[in-house]
Amino acid sequence: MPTRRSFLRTVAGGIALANAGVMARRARAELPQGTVDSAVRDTLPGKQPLIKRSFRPPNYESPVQYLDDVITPNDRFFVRWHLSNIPHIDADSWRLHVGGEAAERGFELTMDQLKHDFEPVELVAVCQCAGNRRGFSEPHVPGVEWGYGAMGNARWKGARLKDILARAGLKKDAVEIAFNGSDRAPLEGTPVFAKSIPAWKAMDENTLIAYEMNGAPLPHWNGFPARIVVPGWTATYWMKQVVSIRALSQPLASFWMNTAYRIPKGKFPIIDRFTSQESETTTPITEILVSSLMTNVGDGRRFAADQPVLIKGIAWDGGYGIRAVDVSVDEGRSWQSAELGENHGKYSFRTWQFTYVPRAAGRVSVMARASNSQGTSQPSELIFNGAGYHNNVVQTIVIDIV
Ligand SMILES: Nc1nc2c(c(=O)[nH]1)N[C@H]1C(S)=C(S)[C@@H](COP(=O)(O)O)O[C@H]1N2
Ligand SMILES: [Mo]
Repeated sequence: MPTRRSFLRTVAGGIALANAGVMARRARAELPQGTVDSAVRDTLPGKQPLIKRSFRPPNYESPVQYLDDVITPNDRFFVRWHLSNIPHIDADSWRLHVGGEAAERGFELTMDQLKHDFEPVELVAVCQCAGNRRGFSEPHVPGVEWGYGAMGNARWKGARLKDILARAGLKKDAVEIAFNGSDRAPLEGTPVFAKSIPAWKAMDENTLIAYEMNGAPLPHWNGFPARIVVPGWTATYWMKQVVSIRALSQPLASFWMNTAYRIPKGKFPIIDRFTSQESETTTPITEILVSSLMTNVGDGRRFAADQPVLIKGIAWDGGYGIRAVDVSVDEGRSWQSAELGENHGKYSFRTWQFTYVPRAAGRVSVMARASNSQGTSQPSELIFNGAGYHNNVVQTIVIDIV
């Protein structure tokens, strides 16, 4: 199974595989061949090596080992763009335009005003692409064939969007707040990347216009000089290089709202709804589903019998808060509680660890399953959808006890 092996070599890098026969026989999530072939490490300026999924536009994910720390450093943070003309922005000449038909008044902000006229707020939040793990969909679906690393967790600092909207004066009929970035398609006719969120989500005190990430200016690739941060919601709304904010009295009509980033209604355990954009059958993707990832151990790792094996990982959700992580070492027949690490806030990764002592040689499936304060946990079967969104199926890794 060269496919599986080369995937492991590149993605799980550094993990010693005994041989191809090590792999479990039962059906397991695999990335398609095209993904495997393109899964090379590559270094964008200012970044550590990331796993390249595409170059134009740049789509690079973090190797799983980078997610072993609760905060993902800026130079290890994944990169996702839809359009390939990404300008280098000069913070001094950058302006943020605020207005729209559902605002009493429009105005412009410089970076200096954004930083000093509004109270700065800091919070830790997971930025996760809606299509994270899409590459594991069965059957395979079109789109960037992400593995596990189209996500990261950072401390964001910025102004509250609600404070900026207060200066603009929201009219009663404001239904959505729309954002535009600065990136453009090389071909005319490709829709610009425009997104909106419900007015109530824009007024949430945690929704920010961030100008710092982990105590530093945002990296160019992650939206310098400012981006929208919508804690708890998938990253499609986290507009990078934001240049305009508009209050709308009608739902935003844009390819990126009306066609892309939608999920079938009623299939997922979602609480936050985006009703102004709902159709008969589909609804925009909103909050992140509860999930977990093992970060220090990968498929094919070997451990000695009677020695403790430490399994470490992270868990996160859409901001309800992780309640527990359970681990199974017997194909899901029984589950034991992992120990949760420090709480960095309800939108953050939560680290966890679990130690177990294998008593006999053989192959062991290790599974981790998080649940949140709503009592929602991860499904054991993929909730299939044509765009491969929201893949939070319980992760299984196979290790060998020798
Ligand atoms: N301007 C702009 N903002 C954007 C996008 C984009 O293509 N252009 N992609 C969005 C999507 S789908 C994701 S997953 C995140 C990725 O954020 P990152 O590159 O900082 O990891 O940015 C969001 N903001
Ligand atoms: Mo995304």
